[in-house]
Amino acid sequence: MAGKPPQGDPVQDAPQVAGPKHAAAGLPAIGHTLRVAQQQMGVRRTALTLLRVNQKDGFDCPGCAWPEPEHRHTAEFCENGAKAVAEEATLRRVTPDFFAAHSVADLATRSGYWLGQQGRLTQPMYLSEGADHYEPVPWERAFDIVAEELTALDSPDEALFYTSGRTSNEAAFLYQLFAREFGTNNLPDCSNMCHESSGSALNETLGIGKGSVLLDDLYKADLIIVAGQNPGTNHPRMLSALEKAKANGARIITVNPLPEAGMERFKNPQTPQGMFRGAALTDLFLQIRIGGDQALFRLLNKLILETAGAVDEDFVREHTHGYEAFAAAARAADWDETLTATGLERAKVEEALRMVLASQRTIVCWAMGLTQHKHSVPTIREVVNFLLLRGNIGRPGAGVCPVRGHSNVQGDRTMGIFERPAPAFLDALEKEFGFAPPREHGYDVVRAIGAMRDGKAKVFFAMGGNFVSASPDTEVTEAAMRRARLTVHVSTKLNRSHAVTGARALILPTLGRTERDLQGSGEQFVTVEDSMGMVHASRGRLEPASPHLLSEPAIVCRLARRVLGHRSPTPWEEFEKDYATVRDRIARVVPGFENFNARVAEPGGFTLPHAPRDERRFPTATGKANFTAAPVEYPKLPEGRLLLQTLRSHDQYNTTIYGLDDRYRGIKNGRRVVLVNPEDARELGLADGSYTDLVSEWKDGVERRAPGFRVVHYPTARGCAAAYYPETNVLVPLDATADTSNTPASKSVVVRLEQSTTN
Ligand SMILES: Nc1nc2c(c(=O)[nH]1)N[C@H]1C(S)=C(S)[C@@H](COP(=O)(O)OP(=O)(O)OC[C@H]3O[C@@H](n4cnc5c(=O)[nH]c(N)nc54)[C@H](O)[C@@H]3O)O[C@H]1N2
Ligand SMILES: Nc1nc2c(c(=O)[nH]1)N[C@H]1C(S)=C(S)[C@@H](COP(=O)(O)OP(=O)(O)OC[C@H]3O[C@@H](n4cnc5c(=O)[nH]c(N)nc54)[C@H](O)[C@@H]3O)O[C@H]1N2
Ligand SMILES: [Mo]
Repeated sequence: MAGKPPQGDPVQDAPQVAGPKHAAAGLPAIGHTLRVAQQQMGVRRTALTLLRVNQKDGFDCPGCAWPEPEHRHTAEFCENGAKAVAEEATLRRVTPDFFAAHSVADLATRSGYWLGQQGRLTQPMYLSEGADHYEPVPWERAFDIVAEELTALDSPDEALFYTSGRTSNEAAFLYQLFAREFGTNNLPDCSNMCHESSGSALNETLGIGKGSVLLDDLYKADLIIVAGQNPGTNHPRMLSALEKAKANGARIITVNPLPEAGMERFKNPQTPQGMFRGAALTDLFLQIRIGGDQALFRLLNKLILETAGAVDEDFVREHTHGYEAFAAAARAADWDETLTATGLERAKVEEALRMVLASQRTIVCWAMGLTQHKHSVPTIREVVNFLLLRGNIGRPGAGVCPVRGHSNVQGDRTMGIFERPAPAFLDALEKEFGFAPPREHGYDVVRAIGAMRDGKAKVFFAMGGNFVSASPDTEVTEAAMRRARLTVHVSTKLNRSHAVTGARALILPTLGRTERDLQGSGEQFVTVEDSMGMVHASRGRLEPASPHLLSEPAIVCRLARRVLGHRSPTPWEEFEKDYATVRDRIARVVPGFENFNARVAEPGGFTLPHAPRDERRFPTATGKANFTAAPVEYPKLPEGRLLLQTLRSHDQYNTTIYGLDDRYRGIKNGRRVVLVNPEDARELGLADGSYTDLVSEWKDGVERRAPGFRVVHYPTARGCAAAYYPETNVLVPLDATADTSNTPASKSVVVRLEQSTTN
């Protein structure tokens, strides 16, 4: 199956391959950081801006949701945080002239990388029905257009209000309030595609859909299992925490189909010794097959049950429910089946067991490698079973640690961005604001796409994000978006969702985290919640990218006034003028935020309560922590097929592409690559450097094709392949989702590799 590189964008289609690295960060990372930052921001702005990241009087890094340590370095950011900042604080600008020069059809042919590189959006832009180009539009007219389309709907449920995870607590709270006063719970968010499986599993078993550990717990743990996560790229500051945990005596097990450089060795750029030699992080690497994690944890649970004295019987008796049914299921686990499902050698599992039994304080960390499979919810429940068995919930140094993605995705959910809100939350809203919120559940991301496709939803409004590129089944999603009457994006940067529009479309440019937010009552700050439930303030200092930008809270308040008019008893004007008045309301609606303004004024903010962590209290249906006993599942591959995971390179933030290299995996100057185990490649006749199409096979009989990928022989687990998102989203069928959470199964796509059709 040899072939030539496909025709097309010459920059993107010329990958060079040098093989994986075995250490992350160190000096090269600093060099990259400064180079990227200075290209976008210049030297002076780079220095001023990067020193403000994650400082107590600065802004929250718009990168990941990893928490800030108590003792901060002057430079409390990482290479990829700096890229996220540079991308936002860039001096490049997209002006009305740019839109005059590029039609929407032209923009739709451009790569996401090219679109992002054009710079910051500067003015509200409107695409009228039948027009080829966006044109500048005054803010008031833009709100009129949204109001026209919203009021023309037959039902409020024909509108969709999407949220990406960078939105502040204040903006998120106002946004959900507006959607619910308008009359719908259609609040799909990026979490539906991300940690929804974690939320589903944890809510049911522990009574709260969030992690149960703080940074200090990581430092106290004696065993940390990192499963399905690539922190070297996606949560680089987590490596410092793991390094510190190791220095305190912790051991680390890494569970991943790929050997990821960051988990092998970390060269801490903040310490002189770390810079050059670095610390080995992983003690035991379990190179698991994609989707084998539930089987692995089930077998470990069986082995724990069979070891005298290994179960924490007091904890199980006092705090849990469902033990008998779970234990019966776990005892039935089968070695042979587990070794097939996981692709692991018996000796490795036995070594893991020894480490587990030697541990008094175990933490399991995970991210998308566990959440984006059909059986993700039972997989994460099995992780909970594993921790419950030895009493590893609600004591120092132990617990669940789902590592969240977007910097405020957890906070947005806390603020009520959820299509299935808890009745208690709606009751509190009703009491505080004096209106009757809708009670029926709304659409999540996948159902929202279906609703647009079927003509049941007609207005799509996005608070951030890049819905078209982030969602599964790109062709279906794009066709669905094109059926909408109106698509609206509140955005900082240009992306593909601006080029795939409804009959009418609006781009509403907004302030980023790094920028000063001046309102009627003076300079404002906003708040965010990190992955560990810590809430703190974020203050931008830079001059806004353009004088025409409005903040996200201001956009919501003005839109609400325009759409709801006198119908709304809510003081939207006051909220826009002074965000402290929004926080006063949050304090009365959302548990844990009592006295919000005073507490967030403390340097470093405050920690939200977490009943299982703080008092071993489990607010579940049974009032106990629930063991569960789902049947073990794992993907079964037809002959000659591979299981494809769609993941992130080192040079991207979700659909924002910073550059074309994936340094730690040794790939340069190209993104259309597919990583295949050399033995599988040999069996399939796929030479390294040859070009192939990825064809996904799904029960609907539709063949989804992503053409022209360079084959890279790479040490991934047998039967598995990996390629970057979002280029491969076209392969993920809309209805290939996780049971219960409905999260797209973007980490387990059955594909066949076929001779390239593009050359
Ligand atoms: N720089 C940067 N930072 C980011 C992001 C970014 O794009 N760029 N995105 C942010 C967001 S929104 C999120 S959600 C997080 C994502 O953070 P991650 O979840 O780390 O991101 P992915 O690249 O999707 O990596 C998934 C990892 O899981 C492994 N994996 C895949 N399938 C399996 C499996 O079946 N079992 C196991 N055990 N492992 C598996 C993959 O090999 C890979 O190492 O990062 C956040 N931070
Ligand atoms: N195949 C596949 N698909 C996936 C995933 C995967 O692993 N594989 N991962 C999924 C995951 S975990 C997630 S979280 C989603 C991400 O889905 P999204 O959150 O929708 O996507 P992003 O790429 O993060 O959004 C980038 C855009 O956000 C806008 N933006 C940036 N900062 C701001 C801001 O401060 N305010 C506003 N209003 N806009 C801003 C910019 O215009 C930028 O173009 O993708 C999901 N899709
Ligand atoms: Mo995410």
